Amino acid sequence: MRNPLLLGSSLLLALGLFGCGDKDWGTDSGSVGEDGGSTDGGSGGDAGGTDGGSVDDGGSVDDGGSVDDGGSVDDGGSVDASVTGNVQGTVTVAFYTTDSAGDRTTIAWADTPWADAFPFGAIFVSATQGDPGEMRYRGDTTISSPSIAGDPYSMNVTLPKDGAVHVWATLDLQADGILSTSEPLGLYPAEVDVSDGSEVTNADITILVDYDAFYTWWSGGGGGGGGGGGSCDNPVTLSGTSSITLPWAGGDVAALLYDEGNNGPYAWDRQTPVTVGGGAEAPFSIGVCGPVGNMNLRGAWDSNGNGLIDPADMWGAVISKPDTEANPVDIETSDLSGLEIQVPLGDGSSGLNVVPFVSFSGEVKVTDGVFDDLDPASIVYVAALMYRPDSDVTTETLFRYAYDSHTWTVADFAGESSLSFHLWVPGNTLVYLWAYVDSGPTPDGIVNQMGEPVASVNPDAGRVPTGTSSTSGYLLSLNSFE
Ligand SMILES: [Ca+2]
Ligand SMILES: [Ca+2]
Ligand SMILES: [Ca+2]
Repeated sequence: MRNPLLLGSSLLLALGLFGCGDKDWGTDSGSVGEDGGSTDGGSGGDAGGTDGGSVDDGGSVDDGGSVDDGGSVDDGGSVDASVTGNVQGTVTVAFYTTDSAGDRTTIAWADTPWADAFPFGAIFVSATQGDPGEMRYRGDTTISSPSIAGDPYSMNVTLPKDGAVHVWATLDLQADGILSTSEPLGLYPAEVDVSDGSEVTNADITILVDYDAFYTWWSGGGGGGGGGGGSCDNPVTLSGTSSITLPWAGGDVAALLYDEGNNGPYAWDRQTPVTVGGGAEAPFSIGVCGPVGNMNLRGAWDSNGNGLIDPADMWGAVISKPDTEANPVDIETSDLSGLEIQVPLGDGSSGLNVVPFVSFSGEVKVTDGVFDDLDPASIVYVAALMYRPDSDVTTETLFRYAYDSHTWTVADFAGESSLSFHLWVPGNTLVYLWAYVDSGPTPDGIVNQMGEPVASVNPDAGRVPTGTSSTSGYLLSLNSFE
């Protein structure tokens, strides 16, 4: 929002699907609640369809606070017993670029056009329990104006009972106030134990951004998929009313269009609602290029009040009648009007297709030997790296460029022939999985030196796509004794 070149954006996601027209397929960046003239009028007349108690049946929403209760939405005393701890750390955003061999390399902020000003939007930090697809948001905080140098965060995490959470952060890349499922994210690799009054510090997170893709978007004026000025043969408008069925005390409501896998949004309209009855409502109007077939029309209310539409907010969907979801919506060549979105719906969770993390597990071995064959006092490392390692590297750099790592000293590996590891890495990205030995008798803090054993998980630079589910069985066999 600070960079005027980012204004007028739509989504990278819109490429191809709705790549038409020059107006607001999606909304303007930074247009929190304004969005031109698409919203006025018509909101009053629809009231009859939405009030009258049918939307206010409470029970479907307030299911014991298991939903997203880390936010500011006051679901009262419905959590009978809970524990709250605090997690702190620093979130840093870094660029990478891709070399001709398809490998990631670093690129310094100083070597980019944004050496003096952070070009992205806010950073959303969250703590979740459960696997992707069933995640519960247990705490969140937002860094509204991040800096190039990195920013501290402090987040309260509330759980029904003592437990462990994953802590991760998502960057609003185009500063449009909407966290899409394709937004870059970073992960603190360890699970964080939370008990009442517990404090964890140094839960540091790095978010990697694809420099080339961002530069292309930025240098094109930030127009995204809608900026090409191409024509749209079949413009279709989806319009109607979004109703918040809980007491509203602030926070925009957005109507958003996702694919049937809940990836997106591809287009949206975000408005500040007005109080109606016991809740609030706002009209919406979303333009797309038809026909696109079945899509999911969702609603979200910025219930945690951080200015972002994020997965920890209250979510809903288009309905056919109160409490009955009407997705998917078949979008062909005709406008669809009179649509009703109810927020929250069901348990109010986002259900978005976000896979923030997966695990890699496997073993480190010594080729044709055992760990006692290493030089005395050697140290063994395994690391899931953000970049392809290059020649020798200090262990300090190794840790800085690792999503996750594990270290074994002789006390850990004496008498062993195999060391098992379990590393947390972001989903849907690439990592470089390597093992190293810093050879004794006096390890010098540098690995991959001449004669030091190394191993990678495959011959292709150790590069592994992380995908959308945890994988196991990786074998790293340490080679090259001299
Ligand atoms: Ca965004
Ligand atoms: Ca929010
Ligand atoms: Ca060494």
